[in-house]
Amino acid sequence: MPHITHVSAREILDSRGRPTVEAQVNLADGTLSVASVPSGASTGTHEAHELRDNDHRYHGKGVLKAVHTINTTFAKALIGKKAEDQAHLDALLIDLDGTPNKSKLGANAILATSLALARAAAASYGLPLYRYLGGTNARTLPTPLINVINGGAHADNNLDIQEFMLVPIAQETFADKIRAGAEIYESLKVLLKDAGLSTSVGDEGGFAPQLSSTKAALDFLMRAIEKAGYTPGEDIFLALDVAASEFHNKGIYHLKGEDKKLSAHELIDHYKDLAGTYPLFSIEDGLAEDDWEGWVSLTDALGDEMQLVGDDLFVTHTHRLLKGIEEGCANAILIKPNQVGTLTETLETIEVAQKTGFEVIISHRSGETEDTFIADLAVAKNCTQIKTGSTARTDRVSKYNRLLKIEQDLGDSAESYFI
Ligand code: 2PG
Ligand code: MG
Repeated sequence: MPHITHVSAREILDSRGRPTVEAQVNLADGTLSVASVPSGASTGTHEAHELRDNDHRYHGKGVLKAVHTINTTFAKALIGKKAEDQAHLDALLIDLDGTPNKSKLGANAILATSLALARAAAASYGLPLYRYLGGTNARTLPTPLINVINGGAHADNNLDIQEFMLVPIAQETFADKIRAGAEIYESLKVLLKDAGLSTSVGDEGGFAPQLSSTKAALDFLMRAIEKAGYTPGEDIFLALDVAASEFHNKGIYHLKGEDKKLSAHELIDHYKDLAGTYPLFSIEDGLAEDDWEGWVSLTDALGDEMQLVGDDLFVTHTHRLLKGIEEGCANAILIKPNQVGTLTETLETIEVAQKTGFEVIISHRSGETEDTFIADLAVAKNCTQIKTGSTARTDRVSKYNRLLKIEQDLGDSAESYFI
């Protein structure tokens, strides 16, 4: 493998128009690769630190400090080394930072560099990224969780729940799953328009209508599925990301849109009611990030019948996942590379989850770039699901389009995941 000759970075914009980091790695054989990092809105308290400049530029959100670190400190440490030594190089970057949550140099600087290294190594070997990361066994196309109604921190409406997702299950190929999602998205648009509701979209490309309750949103989804010619509960299931940490305070869950203040147990009863009424396949962050006790009750109550996903709860950290497994919290994990800050740590967490029988859902962030790394990552690790927004807006669709291409490249060896 030819050595690294150049490492640099630049400030670019994400899908919300806020700055983010793009890193570049060059190798002696002429390989040039770039990778950029996304940014969350409903960010978990225990995530690795995203370094911002906090000065007069971009309302404090500039990332020139992170860019400078890559151009100087990281370049010095990495030039001359081999990009394929991923674990070693990631450890080097972690050591240079020296803090437990990457707060000195920033997880955004570290992750952009880490991902660009992997991409450079793959390109130098002439391999697609999923093949380089996953080897010969990388062949599973994940089921997409398609977020068609946005609420919570991702929209300016009254919906307390952040994401209302379609889960296409019966279709045999990824292409057919995406087609189902796109057709239902179009039908939903017509239904919302006919009801006099807004069809403008939220941060992840789903519609953001002024609806008063979770049930009102779910009813629209049921009708949209049928209008597009599919059967809810047979062809298409539903999933929610409640993002409950956003409305939790001292044991009380305050659903402002519905004007309800609930305990964890009352909220669990609310989920039981929803599960009895709608074909709910999955609930993410049903309770807050540190409500471990509540999570045990939630898992006891619903863990046998549906997928319960920890996002803010686990923040892609192995030690939080292991605590959850030990205590009986959740049965699935959301994987966001920027919650932990290096590719190596992300891969470790995926492997621990898979070994213990947890479902793994690879995820975007609400502030995204055109980078499609997570699509390759999902196939590389044969992950069962991916969550990357609606079937509109290029920052979301770019990941689905990459998966369509991978499915075609894999040909007969492609496997679609059946739930
Ligand atoms: C989530 C994510 C992605 P954010 O909560 O799962 O949908 O949102 O990036 O704002 O944390
Ligand atoms: Mg979430």
